[in-house]
Amino acid sequence: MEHSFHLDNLAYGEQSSQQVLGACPHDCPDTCSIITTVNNGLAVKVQGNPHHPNTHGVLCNKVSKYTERTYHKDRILTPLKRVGAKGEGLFEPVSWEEALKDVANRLNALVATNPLAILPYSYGGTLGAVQGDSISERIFNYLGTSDLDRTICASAGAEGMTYTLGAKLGTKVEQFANSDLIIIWGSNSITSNLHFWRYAQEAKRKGAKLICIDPRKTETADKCHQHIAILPGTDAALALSIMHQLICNNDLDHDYIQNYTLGFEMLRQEAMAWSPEKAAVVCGITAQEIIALAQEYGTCFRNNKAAAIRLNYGMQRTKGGGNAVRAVLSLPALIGAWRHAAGGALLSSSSANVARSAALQRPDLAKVRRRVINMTTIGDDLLKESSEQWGPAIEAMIIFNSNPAAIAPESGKVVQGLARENLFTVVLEHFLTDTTDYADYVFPATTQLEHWDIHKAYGHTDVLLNKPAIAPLGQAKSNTEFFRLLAREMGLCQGALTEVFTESDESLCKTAFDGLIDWQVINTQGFVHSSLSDAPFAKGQFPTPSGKCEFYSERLAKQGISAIPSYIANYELPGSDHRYPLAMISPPARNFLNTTFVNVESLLAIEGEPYVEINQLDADKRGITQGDAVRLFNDRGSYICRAHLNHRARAGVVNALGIWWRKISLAGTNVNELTSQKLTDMGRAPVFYDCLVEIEKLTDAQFEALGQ
Ligand SMILES: Nc1nc2c(c(=O)[nH]1)N[C@H]1C(S)=C(S)[C@@H](COP(=O)(O)OP(=O)(O)OC[C@H]3O[C@@H](n4cnc5c(=O)[nH]c(N)nc54)[C@H](O)[C@@H]3O)O[C@H]1N2
Ligand SMILES: Nc1nc2c(c(=O)[nH]1)N[C@H]1C(S)=C(S)[C@@H](COP(=O)(O)OP(=O)(O)OC[C@H]3O[C@@H](n4cnc5c(=O)[nH]c(N)nc54)[C@H](O)[C@@H]3O)O[C@H]1N2
Ligand SMILES: [Mo]
Repeated sequence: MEHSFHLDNLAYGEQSSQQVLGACPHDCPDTCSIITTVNNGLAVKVQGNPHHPNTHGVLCNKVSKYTERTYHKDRILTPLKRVGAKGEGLFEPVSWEEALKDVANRLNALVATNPLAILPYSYGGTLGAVQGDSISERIFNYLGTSDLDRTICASAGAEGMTYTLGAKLGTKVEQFANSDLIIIWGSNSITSNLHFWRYAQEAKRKGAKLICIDPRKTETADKCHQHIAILPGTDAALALSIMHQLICNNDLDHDYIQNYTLGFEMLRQEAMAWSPEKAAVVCGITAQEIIALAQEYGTCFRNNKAAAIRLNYGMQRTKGGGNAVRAVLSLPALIGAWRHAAGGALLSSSSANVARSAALQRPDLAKVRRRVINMTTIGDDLLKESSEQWGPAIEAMIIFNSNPAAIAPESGKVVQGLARENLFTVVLEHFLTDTTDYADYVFPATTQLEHWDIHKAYGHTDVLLNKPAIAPLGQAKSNTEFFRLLAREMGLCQGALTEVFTESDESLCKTAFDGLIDWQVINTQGFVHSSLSDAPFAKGQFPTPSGKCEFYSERLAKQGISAIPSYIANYELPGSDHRYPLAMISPPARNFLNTTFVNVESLLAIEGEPYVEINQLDADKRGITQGDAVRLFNDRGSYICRAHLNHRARAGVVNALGIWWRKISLAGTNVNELTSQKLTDMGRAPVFYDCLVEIEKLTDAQFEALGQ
């Protein structure tokens, strides 16, 4: 086997088989170290690496099915050229040479007129530094194409965090095992952060109290001591009201506040406007819940106990998402929780292991300023005509590591844009997704088992190496190999630039963390730890402009955004539109990873059919019973699914879990038919969970008429 590596120190499987060290590529905080067992060139098993502390030898249900996905009968194994109408998904196989030649010619023609008409679109299919945006960005920088603002997931929270703490850093995940109080806030850890959950359980066994704040009674909420079911988008009001109580009870670490924070007096004024009674109305909970929560948090200060908050991205997908994250991240400083290694808060740890993106992506190659297009508003932007202000209409898209037809908001507009006859679309993929249905060319991409990559993490602080375990299937090539070939075909490999556009994957892995990690160590054990200290903010040292935890942010003031964390009501506030009385959230499904894995039979079988969780009261009002086919709708579109009446939905809020493939669903729709392209207060991010809908029951005749 050309690409296999023997590990003498790991005795797994049969003696004749090989174990190859890899990394889970998925968009998940856990970034697990994986071991693939290869027999005669065939990957037969993937397991969690027992030597990697955060993986602890355990993989989630999805990724343990990795070989099922890799060897899936529907893998794309040759380049494909469209033969049907856009959206039909009809293709014929074509050779790599012919396809690349055509793509290179089409792109060169646009480069000659206006390279800004070309838009790369990539996101979280893999989080690898190499198969993500490396050679591709070198090319797009050099050509001066449009640039993608990668906002679809985390940028509101990331900005909120950076304005407050200075970087994406916080409590180390392994430290949660020692916390005395853990508030899991806007995160369904069992679904999306399983390896954190292990630490939380360890703490629970040692006596810690676990509290979950989430509009949905999640699997995680079931296992916490307490669940507070707030209305979506009201987290800042809750956090400010907790502050109100901390101030009234004088549960404040005055010394920490004095030395290591900025703007306390202004924050105090803001918080004093949020009595528990007032916040309770906004948040849809009781004042008593807020008082008790603040008491719990304040008691940790008084008793010198470690209070830790695991907030996650669930809370920042509404209009005030950035401010919500700022408000929640202000809490630990008020009680000096950062003094404890097991206290503080964690949203993202990704600043602890930053790759050398300039070396990978070479922004210095750009001769012109690239127009920036927000991936969240791709629906509107694909439908925009050329204009002096906006520049040329988008005429070509190169899509990889992403499935915009399904994941971007207001997907009715996205597919309308992708269906444009005068748009040239190239997609690199493993499968024929909702997006490839609109492609002119589809190129077969390798999976993580077939290529090199290197990964940082956003839920722990290690860096992981992924070595190819098996040869590429069929004619699949890695993203980087596609772009190396494209650069050559476009005539870009000239003189000194040749090296830039031909760097190998193994070399790119080294470039990514050159001088930052020990290659020898990562090459032999698959991971290295970064040097983030325990209790990084115990003595302040926040990497903000003031060096303090910035309750007050001068940088925000300059942008005309509230300089102190404040509550910003949802765009689509329950009660504001009598036609659409229900707030809808659409958090991840446990057995899918965004739209990845939806087509893996064993996982699809567990998830069943698309469904919406609805409270008994809301169902009764609409004559909806368990298992009914229902239509969720608003001005933007309709989504057909099944009604699940259960305890997980609170009154007034419905939970439509998972991003289903439109074509693996009911009536060719998914939840993003309903979501809007409006943007958050910070970070230009989507507001997936700020969405009002109405629901109606479908009669059997209506359901059948939809072709079901
Ligand atoms: N199994 C699985 N794991 C995943 C993913 C997946 O699709 N499936 N997706 C991955 C990706 S891309 C990401 S970004 C992360 C996401 O990670 P998280 O953001 O932690 O996502 P969830 O685990 O769903 O947790 C979000 C929770 O927030 C709740 N929520 C919704 N609105 C609000 C609100 O306004 N306030 C509060 N307090 N809670 C709210 C939801 O009900 C949900 O339970 O997970 C990653 N991991
Ligand atoms: N309603 C609603 N919408 C959401 C969300 C939500 O909670 N609710 N969550 C949002 C979030 S947090 C995110 S991060 C986005 C996710 O949006 P995306 O990043 O687009 O994630 P996926 O849908 O998983 O699509 C990734 C695609 O990349 C492909 N892929 C994987 N590895 C490779 C590779 O090595 N090469 C190539 N060429 N392709 C590869 C996979 O086959 C898959 O089709 O969705 C967002 N959309
Ligand atoms: Mo995400």
